[in-house]
Amino acid sequence: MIDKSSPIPFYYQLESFIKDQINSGNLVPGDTIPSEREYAEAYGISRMTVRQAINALVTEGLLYRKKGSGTFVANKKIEQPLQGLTSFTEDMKKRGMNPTSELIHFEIVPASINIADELHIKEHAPVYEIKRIRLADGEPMALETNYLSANLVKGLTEEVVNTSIYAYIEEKLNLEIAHADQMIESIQASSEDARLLKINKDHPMLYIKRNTFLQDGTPLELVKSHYRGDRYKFYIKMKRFE
Ligand code: 16G
Repeated sequence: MIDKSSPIPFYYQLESFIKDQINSGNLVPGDTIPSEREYAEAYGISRMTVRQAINALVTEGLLYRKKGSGTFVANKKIEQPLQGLTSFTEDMKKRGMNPTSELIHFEIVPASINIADELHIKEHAPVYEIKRIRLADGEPMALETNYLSANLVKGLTEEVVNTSIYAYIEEKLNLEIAHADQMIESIQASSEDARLLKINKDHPMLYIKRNTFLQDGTPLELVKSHYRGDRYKFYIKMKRFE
């Protein structure tokens, strides 16, 4: 497994070996990997070299450390394409996962000046403020806060937001969701994220802000989401020339 005559650094060889074990299913999410000492003794390399390999895999999100109990194989990240204006419910169903939501907050509030500006409505006009934990197969993935004009998205209820907001907008209100602007930033989990998503404070997160519009250009929603950085990666296909 470690070829000492190879010019490839030992840490890199060990890193590739552990990666292969994960990809082939010899190591599965939740498994503990051998300790630094065990790897070092098994392959006749230094603990420093082992640590370097493991650190690289932790940084990549393939392994995670738990204080006092060891190093474990992480769950595979969800690969989310950035093209396509889809809902959480659609995304999870497409993967064969079961989407659920835990409603944290549902209220009609007067729009603040910032929200009014984003939704192109008057300050103090009624908006739904909806906060949900989004779960896939029971695992919390994201904390999402939606703002929608109550005069535009009529009749939204707690029952509806427990399933799919997009399905309600399209199937019940017959509004055409057309395009969105989305911004992604890295942040650290706040105390609220940590408590609701059952992760550690300061855990890596992706902050996603989405402004969605109807076909005629009317702003439909402003969404501020905190996605778990250890469970999500986003990708996009690019063309040099259109
Ligand atoms: C996704 C969208 C969010 C939208 C929600 C509707 C991102 C970053 N956000 O989570 O903007 O409001 O889906 O989901 O993709 P629903 O139809 O399942 O309620």
